[in-house]
Amino acid sequence: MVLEKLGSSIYDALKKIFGASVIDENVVRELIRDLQRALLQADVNVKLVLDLSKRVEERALKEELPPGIPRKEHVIKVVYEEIARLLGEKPAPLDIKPGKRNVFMLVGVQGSGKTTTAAKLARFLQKRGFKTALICADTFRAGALAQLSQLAAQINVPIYGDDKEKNPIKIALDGLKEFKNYEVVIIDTAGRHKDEKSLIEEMKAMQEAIKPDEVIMVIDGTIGQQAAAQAKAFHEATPLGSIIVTKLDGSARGGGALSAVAATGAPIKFIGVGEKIDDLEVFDPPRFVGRLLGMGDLKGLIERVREAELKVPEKKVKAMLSGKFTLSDMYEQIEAMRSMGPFSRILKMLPGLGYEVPEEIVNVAEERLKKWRVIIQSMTPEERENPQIINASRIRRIARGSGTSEKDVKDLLNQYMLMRRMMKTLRRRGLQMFFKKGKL
Ligand SMILES: Nc1nc2c(ncn2[C@@H]2O[C@H](COP(=O)(O)OP(=O)(O)OP(=O)(O)O)[C@@H](O)[C@H]2O)c(=O)[nH]1
Ligand SMILES: [Mg+2]
Repeated sequence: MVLEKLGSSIYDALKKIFGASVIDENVVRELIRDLQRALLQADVNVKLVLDLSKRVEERALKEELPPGIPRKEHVIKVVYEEIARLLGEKPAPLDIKPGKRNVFMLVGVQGSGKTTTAAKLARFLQKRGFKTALICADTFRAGALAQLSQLAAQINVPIYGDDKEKNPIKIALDGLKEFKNYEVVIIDTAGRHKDEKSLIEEMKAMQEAIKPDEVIMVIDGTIGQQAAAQAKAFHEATPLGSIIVTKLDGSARGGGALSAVAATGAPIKFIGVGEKIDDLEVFDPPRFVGRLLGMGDLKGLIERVREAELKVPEKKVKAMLSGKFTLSDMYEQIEAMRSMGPFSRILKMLPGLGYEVPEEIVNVAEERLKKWRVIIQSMTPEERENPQIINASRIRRIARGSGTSEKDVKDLLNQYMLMRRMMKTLRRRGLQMFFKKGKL
């Protein structure tokens, strides 16, 4: 999927920042060129890209560093924030008032994904405990009612429709009468029309007659930057409560559609990421960008690293990075990690590692950490400092002493080797910033 490609090319650009020994104007310029290339390839509008470049350049070099934050971390944070800004503010969640009926009307051009999205949304709300129903008010498309009925049956949501009635407003009003006691009613409308103008006219008439609580526009994400014009045209005719951008699973132009729609100021609340009924996601730009860049929650990481700051003395960290990494160090690491949360989460939060952490390390479960702790406790100080002296008979003794099996002990020793190797790699990659000043 292209959004992932966008993520990995931005990630490649950021990797250069990690590798740089100093962050100066040249490094930032190069970063910006890489970012521009990545965003333009994802079809983001040129003007938006230039605006972003200007802001990144200014903030990266001129903004005062918060105390204790190295320039590198700051630059990464700036890039993250500016891309999140490009995709829009975090929208308010769907406003569902309890104790009354909430009516949502889906509009959009032919084939944008209205019918599919109506069912996905019904599913989403039903799962959250709302008594939900669907109305098919599409009298243009042959088989529209059958299509929605089939989807509704899959999720066991009641549906109202009338194949013989030609007036969509009447169908919608009749349906609403039928679903008086429901908390959420979702109305699917027609997309097929001679032209967009007459479609917009009809949607306006429907909106005035039905008075839905929110009009939701469904836009096909594969149309790229054209999405902006479409959103604008509908938004001007009937103020849109929100927008759902669909087909972001396969689109080569997903970045274009998302950024273009965000620029119109109409809030994107959900994105469609597949044909199946559960393929609907709440759209949250910061989270989306984090996932896109494979860097997870950067702010959370920085905070947690700070919290763990006192746990490992500077001397030890320096020794570890200079190549000496003993089982005692591993023990301290385990303790520090335990206080920060699961291993995999911490590793995912390290920017630049998200893509490359070996599976074996990510999969280390809490249970194993606990076991390793007692195993290391059962060793002599000598064994902890020089793990290479641990032979078969020592393994047997340690297993007995810690109430574990020999396999567990070997397991730990293997993991130790793996971590030692990783420490070396980290050092090479220039991620020392996280280990500086006794952090982590
Ligand atoms: N891959 C993918 N396909 C989608 C998504 N949403 C909808 N589709 C597909 O897009 C096609 C059109 O979807 P519909 O829901 O029928 O679109 P519509 O807007 O109701 O179309 P009309 O009623 O003719 O105006 C279908 O084949 C859907 O399966 C999505 O998020 N991802
Ligand atoms: Mg339809």
